[in-house]
Order: sequence, then structure tokens, then C-alpha cells
Amino acid sequence: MTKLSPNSLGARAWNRLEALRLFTDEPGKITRLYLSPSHRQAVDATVVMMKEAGCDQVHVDALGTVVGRYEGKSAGLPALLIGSHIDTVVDGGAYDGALGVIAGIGVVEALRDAGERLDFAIEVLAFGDEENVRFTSNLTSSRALAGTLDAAGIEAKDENGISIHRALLTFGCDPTEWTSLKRDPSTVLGYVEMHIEQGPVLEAEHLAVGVVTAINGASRWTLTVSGEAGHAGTVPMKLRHDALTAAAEMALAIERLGATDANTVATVGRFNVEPGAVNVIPAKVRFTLDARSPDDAVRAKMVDEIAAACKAIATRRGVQLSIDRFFESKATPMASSFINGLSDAIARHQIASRLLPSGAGHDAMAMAELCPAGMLFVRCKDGISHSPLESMTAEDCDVAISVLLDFVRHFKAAN
Ligand code: HGY
Ligand code: MN
Ligand code: MN
Repeated sequence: MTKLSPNSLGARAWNRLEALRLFTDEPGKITRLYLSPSHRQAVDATVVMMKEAGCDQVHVDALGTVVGRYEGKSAGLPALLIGSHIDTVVDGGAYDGALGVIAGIGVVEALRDAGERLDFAIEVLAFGDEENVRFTSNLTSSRALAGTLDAAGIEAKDENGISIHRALLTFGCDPTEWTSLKRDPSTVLGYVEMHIEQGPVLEAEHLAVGVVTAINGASRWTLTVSGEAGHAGTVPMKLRHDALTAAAEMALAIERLGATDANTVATVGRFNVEPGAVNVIPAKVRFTLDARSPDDAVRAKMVDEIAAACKAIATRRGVQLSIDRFFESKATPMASSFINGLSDAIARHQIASRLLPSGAGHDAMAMAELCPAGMLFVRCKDGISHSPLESMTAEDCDVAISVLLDFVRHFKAAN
């Protein structure tokens, strides 16, 4: 139980996080995929939270993003955007994404309670497609605002063949309106996202918060290995074209090549075997690659080596290999004005200001194409995320939102 006063920023945020975590499509786990029934419930709850916190206007846009606007000293002023995502991975945590949305709501509520109106508006954004788990296209809701989403993104399908377009109709949105979501840069002053670190650095250095310098670039592929099905009892080992053992050798090559540079990572997260019978030699394996680096040239070299290694294994084993490169994001530096502004706010809280890169991707990657973007990291336990073991403290939540509120109050649009 927290020592915070019930009226504190942290306690109020904690209650909202505890409410959001209940919206899941897998009871007992937190699984809230883009445009799923639980995402719709979370959207509806976020609308209510934003209204109760004092947003002057709240709406759900054509791609399911909840947008809550708190006007400045006069209506229609350019806005500072505060956002993150409310979708999750499968069996994920309660803080990845949701924390940044709840923090934005907390900032609006604190200003409203103090009767404060700033020289700019604030818009709190709850994006819904950051995790790239259900559909192959990613960051669609934030890229639409940045103006970098293309029509193909809306036709991306999930593994049941349902497109984002069709899922939006079921969700209650009008997908044809997505093209109007692009923001005029003159109406936006910047974007700031608060997020758990999803890594061990802040905890190891006993810091509640830190400032992100840059977000690593990522490449995501689906690799399909096609071999020959056969009877597990009759086909001699040397005559087989086993898709699974070929894919397994490729996965080990990916693990080896991902480790060639101190700052690169490469992961095989999904591995589907067909037909998947105990007495059938696997005919087909589809698996995913997620490869990242803070340096785009290093990442390009790594993925080229991965492709070459997988092709060589396929040739030697007499199986077919096809690669679908479905996602690519460049390494994204954060705006120095935001790095400095967030660092100053941290210093005003007598906390040492720690700068660190983000190995995880965020909506800030997309928003940085529209406007100056910054991120405030918050300590999480053991650095664990994308897991039901993901956790943080209400006290750190309180400090972090207080820092974010301080940043907002001191924010001056870079002219
Ligand atoms: O995978 C990522 O980096 C993000 O959590 N979607
Ligand atoms: Mn996230
Ligand atoms: Mn995530």
C-alpha cells in the first residue's frame, strides 16, 4: 500500500492505472491488442477519465486514438502533446504505455485544480497501435497524426485476415477519415511521452526518473521456411528437408549475429510450426525477427548478415526461404530542447539527471516526424517489461508526474 496522500498526483494516477489494467481479452492476464474489445473498453474509460480530469474537449479519432484537449489562456492556441499508448503485448504489464497517458491526464487535472491556464493548450493522446502485435503495420495511430501513414498501413491484416480498416468499422470508427488526422505542424509545439524504462539502468543507479536521448531503430521481419512434410517414422534423416531444424539453425544464427555489437539486439519472438503433428516432419515454419541498434548503419549491416546466414542455411538444407520485411524504423534522436527542459525539471526536484537511450520503441518515434519530441523514463522493477512481472511504485509515479508537470509549467515553445 502506498504512503502517498489520496489526493497526490501519484495516488490519483495509481487508481487510474489500476482501473485500466482490468480491460483485457485474456482474464488473469493483461492482453489488450489494437481494436480489440478490451481496447474499446479502455478507450471508453479513458474518455471518462479525461473529461473528469478537466479536458475541455475529448474525442476518439478515426483510428481509435483518444484525444483530450485542455485549452490555454484562450481557445485554439497551439498545443503541447502528452501521450503514449493503451494497447499492450500479449500477457503484458499494466504500465507500458498506460503510464504515459495517465500522466498526461494527471497534468491536466493538476492545472485544472489550480485554475491554471497556460500560454498553450495541452492535448493528451491515448494511441492504440504501438505494440505491433496484432497487425503487421505499426504506430498507425501516431503516424496518422504525423502524416507519415500510407493507405497500405490501413489494409494491414491480422492473422485471421481481418484488416485494420475492417476492425475499425467493428470498433465504431470511420476508417475513411484517417487521412484528415494529419496535424498542421503550426498547431503543435511538441510531444512529450512518459514511459517506464523497461530496462535496469535507473533502478541500478537508484534514480526514479531519467531523460531519453534517442530511441533505437528497429527492423522486423517474418521469415517463412518451407521444407517437405514426411512420415517421422520412415524418412531417413539424411533425406529430410525439415523446415523446423532449418529454422532453428537460423534462430541460433540470429542470436549469434545479434550479439556481435555491444548495443545491438536480435530476437525471434514468434515461431509457428506446420503441420505441428508429433509424427510429421515439419513442412513449414514461420518465425519473426526483431533486430535493433542505436546506429542505423550497424543495424543495416547486422540484418544483411542475418539474411545471408539464413539463405545459406536454407540452401545447405534444401529448404525454401522467404522474408517479409514488414517494419522498419530509424534511430530517432529526441529534441535537445526537450532533453534540456526535462533535465531542468528533474534538477528542480533535486534529482540527478540521467540521460539514457531507449532500446524499446515508442510512439515518440512517429511523433518526432511532426514536432520536437522528448521522453521521460521512470524506474521499473528489475527492468522487466512485456511481462506480467512488470511493476513500478506509486511513489515513483508521483515523482515522475510532478517532474512532468514542472516541465509543462516551464515549457516555452522553441521559436
Ligand atoms: O517493442 C517495442 O519496443 C515496443 O514496446 N513496442
Ligand atoms: Mn510502450
Ligand atoms: Mn511495449
